[in-house]
Amino acid sequence: MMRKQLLFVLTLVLLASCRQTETEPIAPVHPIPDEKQLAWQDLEFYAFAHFNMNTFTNMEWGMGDEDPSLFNPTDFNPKQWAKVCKEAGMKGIIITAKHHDGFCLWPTATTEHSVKNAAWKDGKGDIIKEVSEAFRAEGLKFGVYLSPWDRNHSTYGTPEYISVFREQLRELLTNYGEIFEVWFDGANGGTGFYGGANEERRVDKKNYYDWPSTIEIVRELQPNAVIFGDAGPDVRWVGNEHGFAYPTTWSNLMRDSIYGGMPEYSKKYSSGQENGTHWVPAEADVSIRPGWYYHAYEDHKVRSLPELLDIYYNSIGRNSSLLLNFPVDRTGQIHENDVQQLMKLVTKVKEDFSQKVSLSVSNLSASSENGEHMVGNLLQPEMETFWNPKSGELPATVTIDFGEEQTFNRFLVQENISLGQRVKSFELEIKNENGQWEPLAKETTIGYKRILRLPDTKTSAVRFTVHDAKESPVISHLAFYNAPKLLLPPTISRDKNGLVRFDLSEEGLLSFYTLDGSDPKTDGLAYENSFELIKPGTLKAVSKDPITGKFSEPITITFSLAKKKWVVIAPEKDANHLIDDDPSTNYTSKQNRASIDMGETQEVSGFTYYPMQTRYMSGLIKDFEFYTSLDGKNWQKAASGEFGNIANSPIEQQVEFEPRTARYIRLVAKSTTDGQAATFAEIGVLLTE
Ligand code: FUL
Repeated sequence: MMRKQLLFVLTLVLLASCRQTETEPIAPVHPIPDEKQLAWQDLEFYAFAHFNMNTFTNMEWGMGDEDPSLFNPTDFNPKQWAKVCKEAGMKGIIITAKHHDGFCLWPTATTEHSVKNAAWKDGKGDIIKEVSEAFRAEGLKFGVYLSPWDRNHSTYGTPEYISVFREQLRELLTNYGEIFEVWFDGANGGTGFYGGANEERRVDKKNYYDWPSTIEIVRELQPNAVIFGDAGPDVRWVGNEHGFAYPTTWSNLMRDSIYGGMPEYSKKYSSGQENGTHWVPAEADVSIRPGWYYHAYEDHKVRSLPELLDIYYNSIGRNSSLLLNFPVDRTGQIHENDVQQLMKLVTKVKEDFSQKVSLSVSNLSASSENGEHMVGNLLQPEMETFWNPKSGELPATVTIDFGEEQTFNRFLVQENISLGQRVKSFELEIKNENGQWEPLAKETTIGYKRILRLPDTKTSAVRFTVHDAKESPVISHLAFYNAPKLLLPPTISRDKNGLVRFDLSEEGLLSFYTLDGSDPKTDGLAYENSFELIKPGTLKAVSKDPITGKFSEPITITFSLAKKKWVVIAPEKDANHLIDDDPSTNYTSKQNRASIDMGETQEVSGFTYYPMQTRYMSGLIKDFEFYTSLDGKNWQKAASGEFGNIANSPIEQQVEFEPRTARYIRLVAKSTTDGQAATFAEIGVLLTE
């Protein structure tokens, strides 16, 4: 009897303790990703290659009447592409198998407008085959972009074309192994060659393509591939081409009310929709240069490291993947300038996440835990292990007690999206010296991954609070990092009045400069405020991280005379842009000339011409004459010649001549690269020392 009673009591105790650790099942919050979408989400970072007919015609959107023989890379080497992507940690590539001009990079049976009729390899080549093989050999994934719009095909706009398009899709999805993503562009319909008709063909973007049947083909032939389009169905456009997702980014979308190329897409759907009916996560597509296709004139315009870092944090750090485009050049390789910038990005991202604040389970406590979904799970990056508070508890908090003061400036947090995206708002607070909680950041969505770039923050404890969520949050990971400062030389500008300004790559950096050519690290003056520099001179500067004592590379800038007293003679509209020392603004002269009164006589020994820097340039001066004058009436020719490579390389041009005394200068455009009225970003003069 006694034994029975004991057993009964023991059972009760056991049951009670079980109840404490009992795990309540967590119902998913729909919509949720399917298997292929989950696998895709893990890729995070992969390449886009725009390489096709436009590469050889210097276009962004070819008309479709291009001669196929023009496609002729001189040193096509997809192994180089694959090696670059692999080294950068990118997981695969999507190539423009056919862009809007209709040229097919594989020997399709559907049209003559393909590599079959290219000069390249005497029409025997197959770009898709070679690229897919090169990527697979490196263990990387391969995807295809197939433009629904075809400005070459005579049947575009009729039902017949839909069969052609689907046949092309079938070929691509059948003959080149596993495809991870199929990319359908929203740009659709308009003017084109259309087999010689040369007309405008508009299509009903919503119904013309009968998308459901096309999607079926992908499902049948490549069941593991995700399909990208404005409306998904699997992955959606982020709504811009800058590579930025929005601070609030939902992977949910009311997919059925959207179609590819919908005019209001960017405005309405870029952030996704909290109450979206389907799981359609964002992909941020952006080119490493201004253009998607290669143009030699953009060789000096590859995105800077700060720009690329913004792209990284604003895409991957905001619940989006990053599809970074390389405009493969005419040799058939990724240009060395692009490779260099990519590697700078990758190195810096690695560095940013190399100093992790070390945490153990004992550092963490939560407002509550749902059984086995304990707070300690947050330390493991795997999605399957996560922290989940008791159902219905909101706000729910995790306190991270570092034990001692720690410094961090990055916060990374992830939801277990296999149970749906839940968090609507969260906050970080830090413990101040008086032991009180102080706000650090208040944000909205998390999703697959959210990274916050924060100011350098020193504290002994942090509180992470989910204020609002669709259902109880399932947070799979969080971590703090202390990223070293981005140590670049200052960006230096000088205005018309000669005021020199430094912009630093990060807050908290110092910078030093010299004006006599000596080393700014040792002899430099500390830059505190903008200062005047009227005379021509050479400025050398460095930045310094006061915490590590490290210096950036130096930067050297040669300034010509400041334009404080300059006035444009016979000005046309926006003439001030010619002499505002801001190369991003332009002046167009219908007279094809610019004349300037410098306000006083100078010993002039040359001039500079800064051509227009905007994406679509016109009126760059090719053949020029340069004149000087003492009175503004009698002009002497000082130089004439040609800016030979300006169309391909529109950087600042410098011309020296026999020194002469002058108060007035005049640059005359004898011809421009495109026959349009001459344009000028800036004019400057070189003075005799
Ligand atoms: C756009 C296209 O029109 C561009 O040419 C480029 O291919 C970009 C990725 O998508 O809609």
